[in-house]
Amino acid sequence: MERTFLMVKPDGVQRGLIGRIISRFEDKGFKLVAGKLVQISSIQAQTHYAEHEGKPFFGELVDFITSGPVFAMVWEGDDVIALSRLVIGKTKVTEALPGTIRGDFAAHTPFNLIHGSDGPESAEREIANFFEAQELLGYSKNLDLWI
Ligand code: RTP
Ligand code: MG
Repeated sequence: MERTFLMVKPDGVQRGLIGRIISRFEDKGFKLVAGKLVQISSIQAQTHYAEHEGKPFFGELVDFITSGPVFAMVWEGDDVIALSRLVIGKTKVTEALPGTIRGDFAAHTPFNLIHGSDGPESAEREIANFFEAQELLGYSKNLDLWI
């Protein structure tokens, strides 16, 4: 079973989109195994986006991601890394298709609402940057019990 790190960025938190963003992943059938609202430090942001260090937009990106709380999450499911990036949509708002989170809600490229890990190694590294092992909760969905 695969896990990914997803994070509603400060624009998504402040626009009141946490609930609707979470719904997209619940609707897809993935399982939420950790989540918290967190104000990240500049160091933590630089670690998270280390692959972009040196790029012209790096400073702006770190400022943006530390400008307010983010909602950090870990989700579990088959192929959750690749599938959640499809649910999220393309990085540039001019390329993000309707039906995706960015396509439906984002209007300016750096402010594209949500981050999703781009592979198994980044997922592992990003989860460790935000969560202690004991914060990840395994459980079964016993739907017959409740409905
Ligand atoms: P993310 O890492 O946040 O999930 O986004 P991504 O994989 O779709 O895009 P990536 O290439 O990793 O870029 C990380 C974030 O940096 C901002 N960005 N700004 N001004 C620009 O040209 C530019 N390019 C990227 C975006 O917030 C992007 O999500
Ligand atoms: Mg990325």
